[in-house]
Amino acid sequence: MRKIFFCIIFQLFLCGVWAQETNMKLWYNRPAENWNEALPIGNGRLGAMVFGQPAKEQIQLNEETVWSGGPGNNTNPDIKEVLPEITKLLFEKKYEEAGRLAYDKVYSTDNGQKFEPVGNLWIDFPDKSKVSGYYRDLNIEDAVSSVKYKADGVNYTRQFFSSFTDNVIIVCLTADQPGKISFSLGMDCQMRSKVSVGKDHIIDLSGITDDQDGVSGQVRFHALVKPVCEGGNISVSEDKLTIEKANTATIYISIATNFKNYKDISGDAFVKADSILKKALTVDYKTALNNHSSYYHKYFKRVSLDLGTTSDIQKTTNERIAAFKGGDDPQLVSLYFQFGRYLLISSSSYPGTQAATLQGIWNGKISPPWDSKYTTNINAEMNYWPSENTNLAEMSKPFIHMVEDLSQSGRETAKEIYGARGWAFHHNTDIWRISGPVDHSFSGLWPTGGAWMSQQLWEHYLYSGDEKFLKDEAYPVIKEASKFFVDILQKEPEHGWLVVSPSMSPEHNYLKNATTCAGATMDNQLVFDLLSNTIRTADILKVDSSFADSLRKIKKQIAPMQIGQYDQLQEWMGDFDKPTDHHRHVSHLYGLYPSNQISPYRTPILFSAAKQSLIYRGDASTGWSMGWKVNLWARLLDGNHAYHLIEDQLSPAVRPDGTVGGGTYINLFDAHPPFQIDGNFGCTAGIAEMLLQSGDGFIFILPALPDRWNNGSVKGLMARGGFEISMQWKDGKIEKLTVESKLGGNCRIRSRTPLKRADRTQLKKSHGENTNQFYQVNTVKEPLISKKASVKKLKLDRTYLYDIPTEAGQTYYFFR
Ligand code: FUC
Repeated sequence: MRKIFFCIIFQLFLCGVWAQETNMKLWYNRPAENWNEALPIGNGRLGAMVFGQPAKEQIQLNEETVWSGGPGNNTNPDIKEVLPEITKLLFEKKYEEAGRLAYDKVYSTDNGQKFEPVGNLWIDFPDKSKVSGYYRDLNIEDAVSSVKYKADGVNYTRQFFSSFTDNVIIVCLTADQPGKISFSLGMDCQMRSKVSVGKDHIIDLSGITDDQDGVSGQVRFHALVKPVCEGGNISVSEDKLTIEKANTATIYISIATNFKNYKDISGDAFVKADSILKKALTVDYKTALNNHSSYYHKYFKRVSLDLGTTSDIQKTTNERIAAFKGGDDPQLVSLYFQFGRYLLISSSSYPGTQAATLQGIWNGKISPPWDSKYTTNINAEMNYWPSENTNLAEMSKPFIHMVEDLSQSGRETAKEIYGARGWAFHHNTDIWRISGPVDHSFSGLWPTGGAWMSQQLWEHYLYSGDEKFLKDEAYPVIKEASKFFVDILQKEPEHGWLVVSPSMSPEHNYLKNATTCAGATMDNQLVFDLLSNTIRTADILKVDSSFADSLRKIKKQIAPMQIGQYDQLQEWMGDFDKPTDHHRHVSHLYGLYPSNQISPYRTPILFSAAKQSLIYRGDASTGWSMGWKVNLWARLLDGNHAYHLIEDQLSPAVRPDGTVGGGTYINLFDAHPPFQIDGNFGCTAGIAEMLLQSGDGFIFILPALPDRWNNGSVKGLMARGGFEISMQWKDGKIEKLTVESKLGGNCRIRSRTPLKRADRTQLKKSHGENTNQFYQVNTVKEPLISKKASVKKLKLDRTYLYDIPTEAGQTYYFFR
């Protein structure tokens, strides 16, 4: 008896019941009542939503390659013949006619496949007695979720994690009295599937994914579930396992598919799932848990953020969200920020996993919104905004690999639809890397997706300085993307500018019936960045000098940004913008963020116009649009406005009357609605952007600090040029700044407060506006305009610029 008790105590210890207390917890005193209240765990490949119901636990399972359809592209070559006619109509200003023609002729039969849920694991407990002391949490410091409660005098605990190191999901069930763990295990699935139980007490859910848009489902999957009990009996009844009177039970869930890559599905799902499971079973629970958390700590613990803590931390997470707006709970912002980092590590973990979809790797619906695929006119890119600056560069690799795939699949689209070299890509893709237009022309006829997607590769270089990556991975992709635009850019007749046509400003109409246009501002900005990055890469690598020269000439002819009748940055080539327009997309502000073309110091006229545009657009929005606006207000150096957007984002998605709007579900998932993960990532990036910016040729410390965060500290944010930055501030002023230089080179710092270096050497005050030597900005010309009214109102705070020559691997300390 003593031995058994000891074992239980030991297991409780292993399951982390007495794990160190942390503020990095989402916690609740009731189980999840629906999917948006369940808690996400993930290892980049396997995702699960844990509900925590005492009587019947539901674990909704995802594996990242379980998608409908199969290999193939959606290029419709018939589109080719109509494009010149659409452009001709646009150049003749017959906009609606052009739009109608595009609507009739631009389509694809395959509008993309869907990411599908594997199914559910149900743990059914016979003990339905009344529960007291209920508690559940998600500890994002260790990437573990747990449930605790008392029933019939027994304290029960459950612990869940999706192991980074063993590649399985592990559930551990314990009680503080021996022989109290009894349950049955079963599975269900909404696709063509069957469940069986083998002699070795392994449940095997196997199936094949769905057909969609005429493409038959070809992904075969196996989910294997094996309970390992200490004490008790195990028996099989049809497709279920029953466990009686065990002391503890550890359940291993292994899922795999036949997917090898976007062209190859010749894998053996069972062999893969089985070998992963067998290997995982050789590792004892304590080691598995330790390995998992240690792996995760390597990434998660690189950054810490303290914006202050109030007594609100005592409240449950749902109460905190309800009280946030107008309250005083700065720690909820740090938690939300770190939750974004948790989600990125858990849904896009390097190496070898797929990029995070519209829902990361968490989807419970057989027909999810927008197929839970990749929308690339903002959403997929936004998912990766926090990857570099919050020190998770490795997590951007799955996205980069997706772009590499698209640079291959998109060749056919470039050739067949545009008669062009290079690769073409539009506003959606899926695991099969489709690259043709998707849906109708209203959102699908946008050939600039490749230019935006390529930007991440360049950014990865700016932060890492990795020339091998630049040469072997980035350059082949961006060079071929540039070639596509060299071939398709057209001279518009009014000014002789080079423009993309037909295209659009994503999903937005400039006339009642016209989205299709030529020379949308965002397109001009995207192509400008792409060509600039290609030229700079060719220069750095000392290759293709004549190609780079030809791009220089083309770049000069791209349509410039323009300022319209309302002092706004024009969204289109014509001055169509309306001050009453509150559309969720703010595409023309790409030039302000994530790009660096618009700057208060280099282009104050455009900066003022961008600000005016954002004021007209208003704050009210949902999900990703709010996340984008946090970043934009940060770039506009207005921390209080950015904070206001964070307040909107952290408002309860479910209103008191039960209706759902934008904001945050109680599990901290962003509501578009329904759940869309881009808003989480966008806001996470925005919080970092309020504290540190490096897009303008210098590192701006505390550029947009709101009054609410007057005191605080942050450790481990990354700046372009490979500088790791930590800071402490008091009364809104920097107290201590630490710069760790990974690559060496000049570090140019902009600060609102004068700085002193610890040993007073090598701190050079600079007066020029030149860029730091590693990171140069893409300079654009200010538009020639007569109205400068709004510019006159632009008042910039006094700042101090310093040049610090650094050496790789050295750390530099500064004080107020
Ligand atoms: C874009 C947005 C929608 C939605 C979808 C997934 O098309 O306009 O709001 O977020 O992506």
